[in-house]
Amino acid sequence: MNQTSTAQQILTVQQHILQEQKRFPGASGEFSWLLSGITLATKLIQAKVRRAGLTDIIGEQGEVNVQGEVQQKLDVYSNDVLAHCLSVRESIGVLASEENENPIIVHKGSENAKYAVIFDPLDGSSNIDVGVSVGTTFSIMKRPEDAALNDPEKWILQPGSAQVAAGYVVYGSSTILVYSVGNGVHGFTLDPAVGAFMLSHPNIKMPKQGKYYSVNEAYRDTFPEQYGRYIDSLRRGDLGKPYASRYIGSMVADVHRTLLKGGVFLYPETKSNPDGKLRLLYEANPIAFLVEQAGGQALDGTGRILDIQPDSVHQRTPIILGSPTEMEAYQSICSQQC
Ligand code: P6P
Repeated sequence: MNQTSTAQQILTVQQHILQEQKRFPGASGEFSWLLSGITLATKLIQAKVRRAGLTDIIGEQGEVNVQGEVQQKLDVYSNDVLAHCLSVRESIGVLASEENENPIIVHKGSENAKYAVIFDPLDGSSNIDVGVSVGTTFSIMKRPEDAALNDPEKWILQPGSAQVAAGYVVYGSSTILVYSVGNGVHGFTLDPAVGAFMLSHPNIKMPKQGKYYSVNEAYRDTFPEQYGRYIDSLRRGDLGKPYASRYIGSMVADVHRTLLKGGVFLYPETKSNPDGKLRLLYEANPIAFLVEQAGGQALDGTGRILDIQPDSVHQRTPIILGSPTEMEAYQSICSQQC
């Protein structure tokens, strides 16, 4: 293989971010420095996830988080690592995490602090003890002009369409970082031998149609009616062949498959979660940003996820996201039902 093709082949996420950085006028490397905080933290997290069964890190921390969920030890570790790696980036003024009740102000008063990072440090953590894929999600917002440095909620309570970047890391059979700065979606696989995320999925585009639907059917009887009709139409083969069901119960893993293979993922409102289960700011918004950048759609059942004006940091939302064909079929059913 000649030198040029080898050089073209090997592109790390740092090199890619620097290239993408050029899209941000005046961003003097601070954006790539910010994103390197995320890549460093997720490398440290993946090292623990890979060894969860071997060290005394598995199992419950015992504390209950703001969501009322028993914190797994890896949740706590992941949250601390992300907070540490990001808080030393001068360009970040606010951090908001699924694990913390309130947003954290970092670099009080620094004029350089212009970004807020909102994250779920370890989504799907209840699956850790049984070896199922888990993930980290992140969303990056720019401080609104009228947001005071000491008003962190104003930095983050913006519609998802205001995100300047978003992504996730899925800790599965391999560790894959998927991110977008609004110029397409790109995936990087961690090469554990060198400790670098290498470009493996350039410019991800969702297939126009897939063959899987992904939902927890145990709650089907309490979904709003249009979802039952929609699932029946997929199973019946109204879109061509009858669909198969794939549900891992770890959002990042289910979304990653849907992004690459097409199809539809949905977590509607249910009796026990009347506003939906997934959180808007650090789960629905980042994945909706990626899904739209990859040519798909992400709705809260009737409207675009990215148009929702958030009221609170931990608010939840119903979500249905997928390929053009499946989303068009849903909206057609919904036009008669919703
Ligand atoms: P259920 C994991 O706890 C999570 O927050 C998401 O990762 C996942 O999609 C969802 O909950 C699974 O919820 O009710 O199907 O177990």
